[in-house]
Amino acid sequence: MSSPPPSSATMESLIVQLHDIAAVKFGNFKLKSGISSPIYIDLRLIVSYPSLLREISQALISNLPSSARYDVVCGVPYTALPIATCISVSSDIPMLMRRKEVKDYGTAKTIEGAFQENQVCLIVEDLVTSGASVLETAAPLRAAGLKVTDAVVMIDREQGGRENLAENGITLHSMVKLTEMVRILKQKGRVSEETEKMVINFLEENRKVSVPVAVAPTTEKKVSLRLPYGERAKKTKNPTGKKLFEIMVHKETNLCLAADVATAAELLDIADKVGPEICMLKTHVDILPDFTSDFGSKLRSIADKHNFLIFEDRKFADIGNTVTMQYEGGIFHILDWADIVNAHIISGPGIVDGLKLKGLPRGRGLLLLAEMSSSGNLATGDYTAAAVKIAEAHSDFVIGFISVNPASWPGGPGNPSLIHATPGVQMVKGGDALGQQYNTPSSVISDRGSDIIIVGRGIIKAENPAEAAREYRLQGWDAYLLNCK
Ligand code: 5BU
Repeated sequence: MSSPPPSSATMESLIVQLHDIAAVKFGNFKLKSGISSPIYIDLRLIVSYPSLLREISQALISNLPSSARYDVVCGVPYTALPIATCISVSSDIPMLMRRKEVKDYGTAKTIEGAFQENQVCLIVEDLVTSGASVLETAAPLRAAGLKVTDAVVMIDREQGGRENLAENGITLHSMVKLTEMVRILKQKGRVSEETEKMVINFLEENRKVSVPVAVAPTTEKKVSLRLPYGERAKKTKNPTGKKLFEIMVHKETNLCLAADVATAAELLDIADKVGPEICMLKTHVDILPDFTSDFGSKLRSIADKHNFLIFEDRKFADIGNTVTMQYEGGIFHILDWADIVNAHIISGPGIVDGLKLKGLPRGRGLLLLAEMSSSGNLATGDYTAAAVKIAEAHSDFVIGFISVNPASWPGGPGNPSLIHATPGVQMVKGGDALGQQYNTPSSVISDRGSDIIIVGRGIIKAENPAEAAREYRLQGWDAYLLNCK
C-alpha cells in the first residue's frame, strides 16, 4: 500500500513484455461477441512468466491511491486469480475466492475464505471492458456482507467499464488504458502508426455500440425500502406463496426462467441445468410438440431436486365454470403439476373463484395479470387497480401479480404478502420486433419495485444458459439486497 506508483519506465517495460509473450497481439481477430477486432489480449499467459506476474501485481497495487483502504483481496475468476494470489502473498493481505460454479446449491458457499462483515474487499481484474465481470464478483461479496469500493485492473479497454462501475459504487484503478498501451507500443516500434490508428478507430466505434448496461445505476432509489422476503413469507396465507418466498431466501434467487424452448425434451434439459439458479420455472406447455402425459411428473421431479416452483403461464381468461375445466382437464392436466398459474381479470372475479375451487384444496397459487410487458397493452390504470382489489379479496389463493411497474401504482407495490413477478427482462433495455419491451434486472427490482425477474430469451438463447442464469440471478439478488430493510 505504501509503495510509490510505477514509474513510466516500469510501465513501458511491462507493456513491452506483454507484447513479447504475445499476451497482446495485433491482426484480425473474431471476438466472442462476433465482431472483428484488430487487437487481441490474452492475459492468461502471464502465469507462465512468474517474474512478469510479480511485477504486474506490484504495479497494480502501487497504482492505488494511498487513501485506498482494504482488508482482503478477491480476484475475478479465472485469469485474475493468480494476480490476486500474488498480491495477497507479497503484500500480506488475506485473499478470498469467489466460486464461479456452485455445484451443490444451498450448502456450497459462493465465497471461500475467512472474512468478517463490513470488511472492505479490493477486487482484482486483468481486463475491464463493460465492467460486468467485476460486478458479477462484487455482487456475491456484497451479498456476504463485505464492502466493495475499489477495483484494480491491468488494462482498461475504455468501453464504458469505468463509468458503469462508478454507477455501482466501485472506483476503477487501471494500470494502463488500452489507447495508452497501444501508443507506448508504437513508440517502442512494436506497431505501426496505421495499426495504432486502426485500434483507436475500433475502440471509438465500439465505444458507441457497446455502452454496457451490465447493472443499471442503483444509487437513485425510487422505491422505499421493502420488507425482506423471509418476513413476507410469514405474512402469506397461501402455502405456495409462502414456499416461493422461502425458496427465494434459501437459494438467494429472485430469478424465474421463462423456458420457452422448442420441445419438452429441451425444456427438461434446461430445467435441470438452470435449476440451481432459479426460484421458479415458467412454462407454456401448449407450445411443446412432444408433450406426453408424463411431462408433468418429470418436470416435478427436477423441480423437487433443485427446489424451484413450476409456473404455467396459461393466462386463463374465461368465465369461472370454463376455467375449472381448462385448469384440471384437457390434455395438459395443469392442476396436477403446476404450483402456480395466472389469469387475466377481464372476465371479472368469477375466474378467481373458479380456479380457486380446484387449486386451493391442492395448495396451489394464482398470479393475476395486473400489467403486461408488451407495448400498447391495455392492462393499465383502473384495470390494474381492479386486479389489486380482487387479489386482496382472495389472498388465500392469489399469491400476487404479473406486474411491470408496481412502484408507480397508487400505494406502490402494496401488500407485502403479495408477490410481484415481472416479464420483459434482459441485460440491456430494449425490445423485440413483436412488441416485447425489456428492462434490466436492476431497474425491475430497484426502480420498478418488483420481486421476481422473469427471463426467457436472455437465458435460453445465451451460449451457456446456466452461466447466463447465474448472472441474472446475481444481478436480481444484488438489487433486492440494496432495496430491502
Ligand atoms: P422473453 O424471451 O424474456 O421475452 O420471454 C418473456 C416470457 O414472459 C414469455 O414466455 C412471455 O409469454 C411471458 N410474458 C411476457 O413476456 N409479458 C407478459 O406481460 C406476460 C408474460 Br403476462
